[in-house]
Amino acid sequence: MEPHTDNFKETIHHLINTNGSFNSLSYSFEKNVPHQDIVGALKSMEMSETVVLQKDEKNQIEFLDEGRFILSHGSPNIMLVQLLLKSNPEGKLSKAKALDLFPKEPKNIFDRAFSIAMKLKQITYDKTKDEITASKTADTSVDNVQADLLRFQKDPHPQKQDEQLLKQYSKDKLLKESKIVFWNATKGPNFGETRKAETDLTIELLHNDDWKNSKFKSYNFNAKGKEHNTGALHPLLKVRSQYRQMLLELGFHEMPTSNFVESSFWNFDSLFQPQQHPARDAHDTFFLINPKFSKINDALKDYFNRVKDVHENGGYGSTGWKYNWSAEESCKNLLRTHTTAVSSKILYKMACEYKLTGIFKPAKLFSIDRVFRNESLDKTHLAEFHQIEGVIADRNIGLGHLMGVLEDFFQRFGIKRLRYKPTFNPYTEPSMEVYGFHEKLNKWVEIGNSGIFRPEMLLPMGLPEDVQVIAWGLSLERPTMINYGIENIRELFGHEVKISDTRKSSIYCLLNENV
Ligand code: FB9
Repeated sequence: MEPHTDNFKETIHHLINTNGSFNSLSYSFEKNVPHQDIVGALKSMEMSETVVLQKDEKNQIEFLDEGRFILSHGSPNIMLVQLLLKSNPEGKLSKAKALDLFPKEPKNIFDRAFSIAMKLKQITYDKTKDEITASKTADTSVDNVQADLLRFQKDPHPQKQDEQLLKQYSKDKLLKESKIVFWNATKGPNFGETRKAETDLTIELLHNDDWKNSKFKSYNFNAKGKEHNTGALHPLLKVRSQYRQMLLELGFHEMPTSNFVESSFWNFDSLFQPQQHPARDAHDTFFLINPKFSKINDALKDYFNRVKDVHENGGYGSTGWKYNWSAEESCKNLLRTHTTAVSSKILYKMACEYKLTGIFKPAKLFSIDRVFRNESLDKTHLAEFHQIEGVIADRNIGLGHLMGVLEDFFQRFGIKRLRYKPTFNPYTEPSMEVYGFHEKLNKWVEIGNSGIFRPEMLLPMGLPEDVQVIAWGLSLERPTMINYGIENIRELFGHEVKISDTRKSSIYCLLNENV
């Protein structure tokens, strides 16, 4: 405890002795000592129950740069007029000259002086000659603003009748009002107790029975625990772990998503997304310069050609996209734009498994990881986000199953009512945008996208004809921003995130209790 705190304690003790009570704010104001130091001393006296504290609060005025300027120099507009009048009898100066002669701090104080004086018709300005002239009628004898501020400075606790003025002056950024908490101290049970209260029952106190006539500090059960600088999960990862936990409990298996770099083949072509699709140009996708291309390994040759064929000529009941498919284009490396690229790889592996074993094992798969899109940035979009994707491959499933799975999935996150809007994805038909009524936001929000993977995607892989694959996707960022009430995604992800917030962020509790 700093030495001056002890002196404060003696002073406080003495003043309570003489006056019966002690007010932290009036003392700090009278003695011009930092209020915080007083509070520090009072808090420790409260701890040793020397005093009892009553909390109170008051509005107080804090002067801002321009307010402090006016307190010391007077209103800038008056200063400008006086400068003009002092410089020559006509009270005329070029604006540049006046600016040069005017104080430089705080920033833009000359502009303020000029605009206020113009508004109050205390000066006129001849733009052509860039000349300012003090108007004959300008009365600079009285500086009401400075008078008011000086009055407030004397008593920084505003009276009722000053409310309007204070509103005006805070609007003019001369000052700002803030609430100050202060304390009234009166005698506590240990007031006058000179013996220092023991904090621990030490062996010495036990040895010579001193503990019998010692005063012990009472436990402060409201004391905040020591802040342990432990690691903390980033809010996004807290949400990710909830979604992951939920999907694992629903019997889904996680797909390996650790590689951000993908070939155009798996990210687009295997998904039957045509090579001239707008999403495939550099405006939407981050293509790699080095290594620019991936090599096609022989094992993939047949499948590669089947993909070429379905793009060019269709088959499996499809017309195909009828264009010349470029093998080189499909080998361009990129940062994956969706984790659906991973789903495609896993589905192909299942097809190879089926080809080998003749047995098709249904699967429930999910992925949650980063995807990259070269999109225009705004407060809810960065060039990357975390995609959550669910995939179910089985026989005799369809749109109804997809809707059922979506109902079951989202109601576990508190979304009980869903709506579906038909949409188009190159790799699913039918496709639906999913909307959910968000109780917390009390409105319908778009909560994802979904569809049934096209045969032009699945059959070239070699999956059985009677196997359907339903899938859906959403982002991690949206539910996280909604849950933590974050407006701007830069507060959630990226260099502007305050690590301290991460540490303090609450657990993510979206789970619908009655699941
Ligand atoms: O996450 C989104 N919204 C959302 C999700 C959850 C939520 O709260 C939780 C339930 C409690 C609140 C909102 N969206 C998807 C909808 C919008 O935010 C959308 O504007 C932005 N979308 C991203 C893409 O933006 C370009 C979110 C992202 C998205 C969109 C589509 C997919 C994945 C992520 C997909 C897919 C898909 C489709 C078919 C087959 C396989 C995958």
